[in-house]
Amino acid sequence: MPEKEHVIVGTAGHIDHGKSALVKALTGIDPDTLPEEKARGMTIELGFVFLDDPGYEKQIVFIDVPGHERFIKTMAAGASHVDAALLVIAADEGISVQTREHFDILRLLGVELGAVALTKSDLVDATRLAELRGAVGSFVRGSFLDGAPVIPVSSVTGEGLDEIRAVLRGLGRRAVRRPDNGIFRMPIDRVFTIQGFGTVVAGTVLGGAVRAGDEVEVFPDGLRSRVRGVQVHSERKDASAIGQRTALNLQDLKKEELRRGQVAGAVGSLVPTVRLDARLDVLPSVEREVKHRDRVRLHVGTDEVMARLAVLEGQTVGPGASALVQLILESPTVALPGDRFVIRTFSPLVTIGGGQVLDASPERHKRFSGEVVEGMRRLAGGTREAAEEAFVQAAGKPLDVNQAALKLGRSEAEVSAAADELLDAGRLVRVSAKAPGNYLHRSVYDRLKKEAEAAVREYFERNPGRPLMPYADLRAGFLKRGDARTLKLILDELCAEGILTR
Ligand SMILES: Nc1nc2c(ncn2[C@@H]2O[C@H](COP(=O)(O)OP(=O)(O)OP(=O)(O)O)[C@@H](O)[C@H]2O)c(=O)[nH]1
Ligand SMILES: [Mg+2]
Repeated sequence: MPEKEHVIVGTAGHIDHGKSALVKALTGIDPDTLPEEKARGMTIELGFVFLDDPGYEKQIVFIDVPGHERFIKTMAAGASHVDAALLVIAADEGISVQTREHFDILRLLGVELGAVALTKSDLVDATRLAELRGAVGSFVRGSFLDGAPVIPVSSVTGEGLDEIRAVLRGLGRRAVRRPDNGIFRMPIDRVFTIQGFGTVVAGTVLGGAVRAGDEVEVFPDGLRSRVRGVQVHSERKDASAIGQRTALNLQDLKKEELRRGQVAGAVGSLVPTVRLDARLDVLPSVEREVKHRDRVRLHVGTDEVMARLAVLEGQTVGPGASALVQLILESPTVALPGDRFVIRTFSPLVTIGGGQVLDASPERHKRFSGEVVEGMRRLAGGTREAAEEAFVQAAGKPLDVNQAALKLGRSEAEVSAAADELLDAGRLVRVSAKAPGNYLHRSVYDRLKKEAEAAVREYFERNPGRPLMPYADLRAGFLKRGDARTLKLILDELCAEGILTR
């Protein structure tokens, strides 16, 4: 039987508000499995629980997160790729510190669907519930939870559980498939070993598909491995694909080499980076403005890395404001344009903002450069605009549609269609008939052509007696900025135009 499409529901909310108890009441399975979690009565690690619901066309999977403020890093990893959020607020305690922080993180990560559970409803009366409903209404106003169901529920009496199940099914139906660039990518959120089976990494597949026997690379560490087995919902499968919770048994890798935050992906498909260009949105609630050179914790995918913030257009970004920034990382990670991220400061240790990656392998930038900022805006725009910018940035190196798609984090089909349009509009130049998918941007090509013509002219000015310029001299200079195929095309054109003679 084909695997049902997964709907991943992340819990969120303050410590002890009843997140894990609710998941257990809904599924019959305790997401807290570690002895330490049982002993302390709190969640420490992410819990993954499948809801058994044979009549439903999709498969709901819960990712239960810890509420403790020290485990925000774990929460951010768990929430990084959920389809919907279940925000848990204990009816007796109401909106608390990590209710706010988790809610901020969900919004920054771009979660679009969800519901609110008012847990421990058995501990309060109707007046208190009505009061809290009002408070929750204002709390979520203008967010993805505005107008979402708010359901009183008790894991002790069972009140509200059926309603929550029904709401989750509805959310699952509304969840839309993520765009697929067709290239296998799975941020790792769990590493474990199974006796007699070996090392296993698990995560949510964000792109493409993976099959038993495939070779994969673990980024950013460059570890290569063959997939011995694929598991979905604890069952052996031949393959898994986008959107599915997936476990991979990796050959010849030790548990010690693997960690949450790495990404398993198609070999060579991602480029480790220590710089990310991004749009940063600072939360309206932060107490002080975010400054150029601030040191932050960056949560991207399931990874956490330390980074410095280069504000490209000013010195500071105030509460509620957005800015284009470059994050300069202290250790490498991998990401793709379009990926969401969250940043937190050190003291106080709080979430201050987040945003979207625009370029995952940028150059170092000059600050206050109109050109840099314009380029970043184009990368954030439509596919045609972004594709054009990718060709501009590739300068004299002809870029293949496939490489451009990887760089942009968009599908090859989409980028190829954009490149065809750009070619028709005269914005791109096809360098060689032998490589039809390889293009230079027209502006770059025209500049290279002018430079080649000038180089020939200068040669004869400097060497007035000589009848010919050796090709090797021209080529040596040209190759610093362009490639040999481009030079050939340029020379053909200059000869055809009667400017040069061979
Ligand atoms: N009376 C009552 N108690 C509840 C209910 N749900 C949870 N509790 C109790 O609240 C405490 C905390 O519940 P958990 O489910 O562990 O809370 P949590 O939100 O998962 O906590 P962290 O994972 O540490 O963030 C436990 O002692 C539960 O028994 C409920 O509906 N009614
Ligand atoms: Mg818990």
